[in-house]
Amino acid sequence: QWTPLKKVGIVGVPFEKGQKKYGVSVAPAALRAAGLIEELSEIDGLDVKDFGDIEVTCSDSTPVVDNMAHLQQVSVCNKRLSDKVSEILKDERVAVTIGGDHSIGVGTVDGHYKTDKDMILIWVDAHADINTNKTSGSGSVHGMPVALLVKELSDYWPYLPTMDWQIPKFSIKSLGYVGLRSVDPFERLAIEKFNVPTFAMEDIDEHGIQNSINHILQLLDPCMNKPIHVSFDIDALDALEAPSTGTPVRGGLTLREAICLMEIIHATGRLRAIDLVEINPALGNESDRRRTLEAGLSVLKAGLGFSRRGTAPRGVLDLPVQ
Ligand code: HAR
Ligand code: MN
Ligand code: MN
Repeated sequence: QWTPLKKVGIVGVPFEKGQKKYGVSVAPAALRAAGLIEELSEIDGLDVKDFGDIEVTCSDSTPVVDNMAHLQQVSVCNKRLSDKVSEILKDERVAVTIGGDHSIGVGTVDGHYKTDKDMILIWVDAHADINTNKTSGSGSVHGMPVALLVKELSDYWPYLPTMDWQIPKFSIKSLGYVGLRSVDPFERLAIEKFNVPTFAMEDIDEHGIQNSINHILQLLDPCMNKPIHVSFDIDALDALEAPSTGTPVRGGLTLREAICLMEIIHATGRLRAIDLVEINPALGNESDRRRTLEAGLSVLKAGLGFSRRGTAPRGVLDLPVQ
């Protein structure tokens, strides 16, 4: 009884303080320049509205929480993003957020959860992003968004100044992972402790991408009636497919597998939000950059109804005659 929404809202988040390298903040502009809006608008019947970029600048004066870089900037940016994602969803559009580093997943999921408490979250990533400030080796918040979001981990955090707007209510029981291959020891402990459905690369090798994603959807939502949020870190793709990213890991998803995954989720008719994060156009050469941007566009298009089979013109029954 579900059919895909035919309306999409795009928001860019030129934010990179959740990690240490320059350049992720350029991705929204680079994707727009690569034809993001035009290509999505070419999908049959899709109404695409560009909501512009989130304002990311703010002061960074609060004393830092131990091992948590730029917390205040992360917080302020994510609060604005959360409100914007809610606004897009209330307009009955699929919320497509273009990052930015993956710390912005805090805002997108918060905004989605505020609007629909039933949502399930598929985290497509080489990494699990479920470190706390105690377990993180880097102190970069892009490795922590899942741990900030889920209520089951709220007791593992200290008080976080400036983050009072974000009360973690989302349940880890509504989370699943695809594509993992670089998981820190305490991240793995969290996954096992809470039994998070996880299709790491070796599971995808064993079962194939179609069975893997179908299995995750079945585990998270057996009645098949919950809205779906896909948080897609471009480094889920193999480093050969998407080289321009800050923490590439070899041995990842092919672009074909990622397209297949997004097509299956699109076909449920329940995809309500997509994040596309960690594209860093400043890394690599021109060919790396092009390939990475194209891969990102292909992932989005597959999630929004583009068919590799092609689409015949609407309402037209025959070829034009001479
Ligand atoms: N797990 C490591 C950390 O916490 C690396 C994670 C950062 N890379 C990402 N996240 N792109 O998906 O720092
Ligand atoms: Mn990530
Ligand atoms: Mn990652």
